[in-house]
Amino acid sequence: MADRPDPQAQAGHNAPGLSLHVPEPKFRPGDAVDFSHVDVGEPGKQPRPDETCAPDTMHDLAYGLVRVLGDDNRAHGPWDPKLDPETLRTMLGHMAMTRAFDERMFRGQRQGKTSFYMKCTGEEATSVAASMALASDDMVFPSYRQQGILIQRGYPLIEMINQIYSNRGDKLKGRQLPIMYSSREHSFFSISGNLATQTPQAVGWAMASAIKGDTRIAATWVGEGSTAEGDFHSACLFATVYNAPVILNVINNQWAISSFSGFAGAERTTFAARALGYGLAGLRVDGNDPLACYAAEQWAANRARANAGPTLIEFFTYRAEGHSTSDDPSGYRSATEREEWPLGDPVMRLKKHLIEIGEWDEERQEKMDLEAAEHVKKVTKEAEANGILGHGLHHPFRTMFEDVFEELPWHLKEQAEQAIHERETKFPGGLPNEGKGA
Ligand SMILES: Cc1ncc(C[n+]2csc(CCOP(=O)(O)OP(=O)(O)O)c2C)c(N)n1
Ligand SMILES: [Mg+2]
Repeated sequence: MADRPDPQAQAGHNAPGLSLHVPEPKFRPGDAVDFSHVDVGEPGKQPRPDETCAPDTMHDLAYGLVRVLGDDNRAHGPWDPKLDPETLRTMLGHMAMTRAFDERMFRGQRQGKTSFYMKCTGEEATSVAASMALASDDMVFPSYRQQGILIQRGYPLIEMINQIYSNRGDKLKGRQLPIMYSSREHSFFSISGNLATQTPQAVGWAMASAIKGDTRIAATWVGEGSTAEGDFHSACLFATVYNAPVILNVINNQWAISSFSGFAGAERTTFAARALGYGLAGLRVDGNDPLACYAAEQWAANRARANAGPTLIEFFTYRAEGHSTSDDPSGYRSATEREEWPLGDPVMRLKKHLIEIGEWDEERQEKMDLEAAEHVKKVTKEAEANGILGHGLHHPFRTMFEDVFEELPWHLKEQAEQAIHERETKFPGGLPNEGKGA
């Protein structure tokens, strides 16, 4: 074999050493925040292609930002969904209710009534407005931060609170972590704590709907951090291969607990641009603009219903509060990020828009907020009668072994007997109220 020059030897010892890039967020606690590097574009400037367009024509929409509401609080451009004022007020009402609900439940956790809660503050438009653009029987596969969908679909608040309290009224019998709801009647798939599993499930459901010749489509919501999971990429591939009638909503709130979006690839490209490589339609949208959120979801739903293909939508937003009640963001990010965030607050933006077009005023807003808070308070009291954490009004202990197998296998029978025996030994006579569950 002929001798070939050895590139390593040629490079010699003077070659620069390689270095590994480890992403680092721009601002840490105490840092002054400057978001001038974030290009948010101009509202109304983005073209709105036909819903049946080819994905490879969507480059600019995957890298830009679809926006409708301007700083003048008016709607601009071809993405304006032109909703009537009554619909806009309904949208505002659902967002206000979601916020009031979050406030109360967060406080409930601090008062020891539940072990856990997660707010969606600042992200309400990405669930409420998007959900309004779907049919009520389209199947949704959300993550844990889309309580706005249930509120928009009219799921009774008391059911949500019973679940959060894991009390005797909890339809899920205390078997799910608080906030991991499920409602077949509301076409709301059970929330899973295992990140991103809902994405291939949504695609599979959409494929089945297409196989059956049904008319319902599927939509899933996944955090930007969770798109780092392999499941998300399998979902994208299956969606495009089978032209599944599905919408993949990526909620880019820029944080995954204490990890910033750079660890999911945000330093290199946009999340919407992932669509292009798969041959999916890709849209990048101002997630704090309720009109843009509605319009984008409606576009993707029309596309799916026309058998024109799946869409990946990135909603660019900001997680305004902690990840959950177990988190303290002051330990890892600058406290002023929230106020400096250039896309504002979705509830305020819709409120100001309605006022600007002469369809709303501060008095009505105050009344709406007050009524939402009062309603949540009243329903919370009703739910508390079914029990709160530690008060014993939960489903009977033995039921944790039921409903999974038609015939309980021998080893679980043994475990159940042992667990019940240990509990009776530890708490002779049971806990107060024990066994009074449904
Ligand atoms: C497979 C898996 N890995 C890790 C976790 C722990 N975990 C729960 S939430 C979360 C952050 C997710 O962030 P993101 O997807 O951006 O959603 P966000 O919380 O911002 O809505 C992590 C790492 C988990 N539940 N499942
Ligand atoms: Mg996130």
